[in-house]
Amino acid sequence: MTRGVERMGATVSEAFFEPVVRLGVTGLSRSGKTVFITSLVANLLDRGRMPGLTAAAEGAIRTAYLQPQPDDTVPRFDYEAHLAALTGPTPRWPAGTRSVSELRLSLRVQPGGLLGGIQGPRTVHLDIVDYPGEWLLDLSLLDMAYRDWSEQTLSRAEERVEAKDFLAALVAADPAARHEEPAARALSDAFTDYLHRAREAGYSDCTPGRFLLPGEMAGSPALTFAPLPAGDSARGSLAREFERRYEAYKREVVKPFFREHFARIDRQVVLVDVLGAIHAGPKAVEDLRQAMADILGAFRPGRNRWLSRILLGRRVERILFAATKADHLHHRQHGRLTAIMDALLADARRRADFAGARTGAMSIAALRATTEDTVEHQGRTLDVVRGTLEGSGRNAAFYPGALPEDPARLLSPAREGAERWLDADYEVMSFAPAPLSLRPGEGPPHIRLDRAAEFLIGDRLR
Ligand SMILES: Nc1nc2c(ncn2[C@@H]2O[C@H](COP(=O)(O)OP(=O)(O)O)[C@@H](O)[C@H]2O)c(=O)[nH]1
Ligand SMILES: [Mg+2]
Repeated sequence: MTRGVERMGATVSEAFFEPVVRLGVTGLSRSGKTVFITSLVANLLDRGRMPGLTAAAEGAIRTAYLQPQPDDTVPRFDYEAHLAALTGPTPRWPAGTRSVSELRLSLRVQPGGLLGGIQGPRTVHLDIVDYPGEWLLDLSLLDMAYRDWSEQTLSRAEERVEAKDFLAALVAADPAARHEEPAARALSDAFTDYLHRAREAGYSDCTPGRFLLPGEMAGSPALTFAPLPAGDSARGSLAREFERRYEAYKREVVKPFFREHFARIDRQVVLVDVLGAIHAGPKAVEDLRQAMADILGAFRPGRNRWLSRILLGRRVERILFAATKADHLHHRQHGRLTAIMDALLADARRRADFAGARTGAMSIAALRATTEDTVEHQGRTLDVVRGTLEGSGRNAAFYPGALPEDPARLLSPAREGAERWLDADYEVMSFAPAPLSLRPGEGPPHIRLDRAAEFLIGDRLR
């Protein structure tokens, strides 16, 4: 009740005084969230490379500046450190981040036209919230009892070679035996280890999400359990204790995240490393497709009763799906990348569209690390990208392979469980960010970051 009143108070004052847009940025680990936010903020502060953002192109955004964020207990997104890494004399990718963080960028906006003259300038606060996509996958746990979750997780594990050691440890364990912490921990460690390996192998669905990104909760009982085969679970048994911890995980980890962060988001960008999954192979692509459907489920009103109650009818108004790292491809292939992502999300998007959220799909590079070139190779003309290789520091031309025009050429074998791509090989390279010499008023180079911003927040800046 109190929450409802507080929220109403906030909404009323925001509507009359300074509007706040909460932009959620999510995606699975390594999908590019940190780079996206850093480059977006830099390009909103210096808008020379943002012609696709109407309010920037028309000069409606007068100034932009960083402000203290409104939430005192959420870590601040370390914009300055990330920007320094990306734009220093020897540019590097920022270090990985593992939990939620937030940053407030305020924009002074003076709309043009008739209304502008009457209204005068106003301030729009953009609260950017960075959170792991892995945490969204946990929503499905709320509907599942320990027994169901175990069954699903174990059947998935049996399909993956990465689970070999964990499954062996499971055979050796006795769920009905008295719970002893060392045995519980060993099993949970083996399970966590499996999740990490599966993630590294390119699998997306590796719940519980917090096992991969535990943050300050590492080692706590709510993160020390594993799925067990169905069977007796007498009081005091390992099975009973794991079930209790699973419920604690839902209550103490999953629900607070949805209540405190997810429920307050207005606009959402979901970053997807489509190229990375294609490179990892058909199984990774199929897994990504399923994970995306689950992730999108969180944005579907009515998907979960508990969540619907928390949301109080609020919903995310716009969701952008962005295939990241498009600078690995020559722009002639960007359309194909977008088509693949579109197809990957087709089922899930249809349902979300139905629920009234506006969705869009794009291929972007938050930070362009390459330039384009055309080279002759064995009598063929190839559209390549050129960049500095990470590690060796060598400059190299790179041809990732030709993406098919018809997405089904990738998605069908993926659905059918193919082991590898038949017609082609898809490579990815690790390019280091290029050294920059920015002119005043220019942010870091990108691909379609301005169009992404227009889709996400453009209407709120007019
Ligand atoms: N070439 C290129 N690589 C990118 C881009 N964005 C992210 N990456 C790569 O993806 C990695 C993970 O990005 P990061 O933003 O840390 O992902 P996060 O885990 O989702 O926050 C980076 O270290 C880069 O190697 C991009 O725009 N272009
Ligand atoms: Mg990050």
